[in-house]
Amino acid sequence: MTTIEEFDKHPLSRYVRVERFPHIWCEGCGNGVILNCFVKALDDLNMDMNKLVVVSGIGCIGRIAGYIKCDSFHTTHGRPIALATGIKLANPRLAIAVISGDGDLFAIGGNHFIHAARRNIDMTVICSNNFNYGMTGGQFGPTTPLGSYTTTTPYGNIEHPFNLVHLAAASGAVYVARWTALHVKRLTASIKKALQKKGFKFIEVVSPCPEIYGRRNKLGRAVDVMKQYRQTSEIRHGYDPSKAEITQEKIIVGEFVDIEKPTYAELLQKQFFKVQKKLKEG
Ligand SMILES: Cc1ncc(C[n+]2csc(CCOP(=O)(O)OP(=O)(O)O)c2C)c(N)n1
Ligand code: SF4
Ligand SMILES: [Mg+2]
Repeated sequence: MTTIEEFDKHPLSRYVRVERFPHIWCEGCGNGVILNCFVKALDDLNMDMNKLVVVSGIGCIGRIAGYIKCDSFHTTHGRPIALATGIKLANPRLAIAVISGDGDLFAIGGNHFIHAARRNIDMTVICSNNFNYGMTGGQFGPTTPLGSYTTTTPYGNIEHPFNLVHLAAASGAVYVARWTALHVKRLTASIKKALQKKGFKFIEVVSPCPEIYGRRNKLGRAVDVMKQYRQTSEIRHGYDPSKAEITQEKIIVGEFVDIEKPTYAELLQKQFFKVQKKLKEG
């Protein structure tokens, strides 16, 4: 087993709580890739770790908040965006990243997602989309593909899944991108861009869950899923997100939305001064 001293020698170890390792993720899980890309982005940006807050909900990916060495919160299931909103409004100078799962962000937490995007709350939301509730044994969720097998859909899922990039764009996100866990460099670049941009940014990461979802759907080992990503993914920047449904044959990836608009904190500050002036005028 790798010792803490060996972990400590890793060039990115200053961003990670190495004393928490070994992590809980299964071999081949995409969550490790997301952690790696995230800390690489921090390193490239020379991020001041005192000005970054990472928030996650509950689920396998939710453990990531505990692994990143900054003020971080592993909050209740479905509530990371609500908590992150409070942090941002209390201290607008902080950069906020919410990293959580498809179940956490889009089932129990779905309402928080659409309203934070609509309000343009300044935060970067990264979703590890593994198409199921990995942590609790592989139940189906809002992104499980039609016909897929999970513990709660043993005869195949009959619910239509969300197209997350379409949902984010329609809800008002200023930056929307999708990558798979294979697109390490592009995902890192996207995280860097999102962390530097103002407003509600959303990055979906299609991520292998070989132990639970993959096993039930006979997808093979993580390396087989990565091969499938290579064969089926197509980079289409600027593509209409409403048409970027994920299918077995094709995963459209890329940057779909990149726009500017005032954030909630900016509008709130303006409103504050406007109200103060009105009150003074009587
Ligand atoms: C209020 C509440 N309801 C249900 C649960 C059980 N629970 C824990 S994790 C989870 C789903 C996690 O799925 P996802 O967000 O996709 O993360 P993954 O494990 O797949 O990374 C659920 C339903 C909980 N912890 N709290
Ligand atoms: S159950 Fe799936 S998502 Fe959870 S750690 Fe294992 S491979 Fe990753
Ligand atoms: Mg999941």
